[in-house]
Amino acid sequence: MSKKSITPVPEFEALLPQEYRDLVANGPYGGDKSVADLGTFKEIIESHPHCAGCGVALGLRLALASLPNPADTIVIGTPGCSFFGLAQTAVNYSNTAFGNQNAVASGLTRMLRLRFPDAPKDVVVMVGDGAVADIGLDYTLHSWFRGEHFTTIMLDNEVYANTGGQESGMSKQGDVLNMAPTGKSFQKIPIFEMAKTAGCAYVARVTVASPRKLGDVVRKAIRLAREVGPTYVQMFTPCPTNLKFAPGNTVATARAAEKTHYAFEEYLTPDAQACLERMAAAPTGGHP
Ligand SMILES: Cc1ncc(C[n+]2csc(CCOP(=O)(O)OP(=O)(O)O)c2C)c(N)n1
Ligand code: SF4
Ligand SMILES: [Mg+2]
Repeated sequence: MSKKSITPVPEFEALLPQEYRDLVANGPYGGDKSVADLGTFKEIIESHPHCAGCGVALGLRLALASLPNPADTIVIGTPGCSFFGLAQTAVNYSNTAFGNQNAVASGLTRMLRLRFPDAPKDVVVMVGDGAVADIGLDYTLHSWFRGEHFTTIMLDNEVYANTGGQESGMSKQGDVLNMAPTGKSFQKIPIFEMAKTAGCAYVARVTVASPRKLGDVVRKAIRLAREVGPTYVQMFTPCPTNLKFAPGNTVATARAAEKTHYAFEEYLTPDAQACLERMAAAPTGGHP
């Protein structure tokens, strides 16, 4: 990993904003920063326009602090609350038409692997539950069936938050939302289980109440996607505005969910397990 790609030539350095120079000098590029180091480096996301106490903003912050190779990462987003923050982060970012994220990520991943066969370039989808489980479900599943080498992260707030509170396939049965006044009539779609049968090499379920665990699974998922195949991280990022709890209770809400429907779970294929063992022995890896 190198920060060469973001380091300005000396002639330009003085012309660049202080923010950019700070990022080159003190950001996570070229180092090995993680959630445990938060507060000691200039982050990829430093401010955001999300509501106070937004679980999605917290999930993004933790995930972005965990990228194993931020200088060579492209994040793919789609409409939803997550793209408010993502559009102003210091990482390569591309937005897509709603639900198309895994189709776009497939093309980009293939192109990057052809163009840079010896240098890992990470493609990471970071989108909402509606984007994965509802409107982009077909593209998501087919990218997994095809064995595409990128990571899909669902920021699950169990609602279409950005459009005012419609029920999502990931809302819980019985949830009453602004635009689901009689309560959701069916259970959360079992995307977590579907990811396993659809061919993901690594699948993890985590919440923002367990930041180090979250960072660990994001990092693992991205490195395994490079080497083995598709990976999926489903994180609970509760939305105070639509789920109607106090903004100071986001972490408590996520922690409570860990005892009900959001217990930590990790699944690895035998190939992924073997790869993790190889990586532990030789921590820097390239494409297979
Ligand atoms: C094809 C298409 N359909 C619908 C929309 C409107 N739309 C934008 S965001 C969104 C809901 C997003 O929900 P989710 O993916 O759960 O993200 P959240 O806002 O909850 O973070 C919808 C329906 C759109 N932009 N494009
Ligand atoms: S509506 Fe919910 S998910 Fe969207 S920015 Fe506000 S708190 Fe976050
Ligand atoms: Mg949502």
